[in-house]
Amino acid sequence: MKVKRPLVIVTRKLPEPTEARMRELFDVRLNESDRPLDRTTLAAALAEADVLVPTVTDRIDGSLIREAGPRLKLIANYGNGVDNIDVIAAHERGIMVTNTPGVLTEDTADMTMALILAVPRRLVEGARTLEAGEWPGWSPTWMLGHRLGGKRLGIIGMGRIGQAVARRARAFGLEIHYHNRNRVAPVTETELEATYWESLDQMLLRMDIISVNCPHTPATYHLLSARRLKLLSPSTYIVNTARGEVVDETALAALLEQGLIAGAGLDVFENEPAVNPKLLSLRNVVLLPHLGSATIEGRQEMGERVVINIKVFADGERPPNRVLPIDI
Ligand code: 8YV
Repeated sequence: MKVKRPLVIVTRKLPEPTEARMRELFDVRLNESDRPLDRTTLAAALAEADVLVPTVTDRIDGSLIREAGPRLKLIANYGNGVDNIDVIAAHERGIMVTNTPGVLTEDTADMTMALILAVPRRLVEGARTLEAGEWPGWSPTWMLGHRLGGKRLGIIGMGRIGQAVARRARAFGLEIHYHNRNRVAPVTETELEATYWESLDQMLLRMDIISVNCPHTPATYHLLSARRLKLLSPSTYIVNTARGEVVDETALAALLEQGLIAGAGLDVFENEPAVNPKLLSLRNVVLLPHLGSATIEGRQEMGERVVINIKVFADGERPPNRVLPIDI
């Protein structure tokens, strides 16, 4: 179905080049204030628009989708993860969903590697001590962390981002292990010298560092449950740049506090922007405010993806980044 100049409603402020291009191509309603839309305003947008451009901060659930207006034909998510959207309900209503894969892979993998370095090497703890004027001076035994080289990294989710993390981690001398829904191609395993673990439990029992890189879906909600987190050895570190919901945050905070997990580097949380208060009080954690894809380049490329998806849709063709219920 061709739509000459679709009414596109964008829920948050996007990078300037994206907004400029949208103004050229579409009848666009932008959010200059960048204040997240409340549910009523979101419902009004869904009732009116041809295309909605939400972000991770908008919960587009089944009841909102079922109330959507007859014109709504595309939800073009500004982001890779689509756990903020009920994709099945959208498809039932004949509404297409697209996302922005690929363009944030390397940035997210960089941030994952930064946390893999920061936690065992006590980067933030050291910087805080210095800033607080509490540095007692160099000592052979003070503020010691752990070496990365030779340690076992267990990657949960060996998609694009997981593989990009593996490539970086190998350069730091880490041994690559992974658990994934499906085993990756032999050529990829060989390139990454990666060991596949069909059993997540078995992998958890043996790793020095765990990196969460899988999407949040009904199947991965609390994949790292209290029971599974207890399988980790007290010397294991855990890093999550995927989605907070994959890890039971309450259980993680308790185990970190009890010294049953060595430390954690978290860029994502179960109830963003809220963070479990216990985590905030711990010394052995590095907490970041969901910065995985936060580069100027990445955010502009995400915008370009969104524009392409909408333009192709408006031209009556199939947008390149369609998300299907079977992907969930
Ligand atoms: C995005 C992300 O910035 O793309 C994702 O899945 O987690 C983020 O890095 C966010 O989703 C924007 O909507």
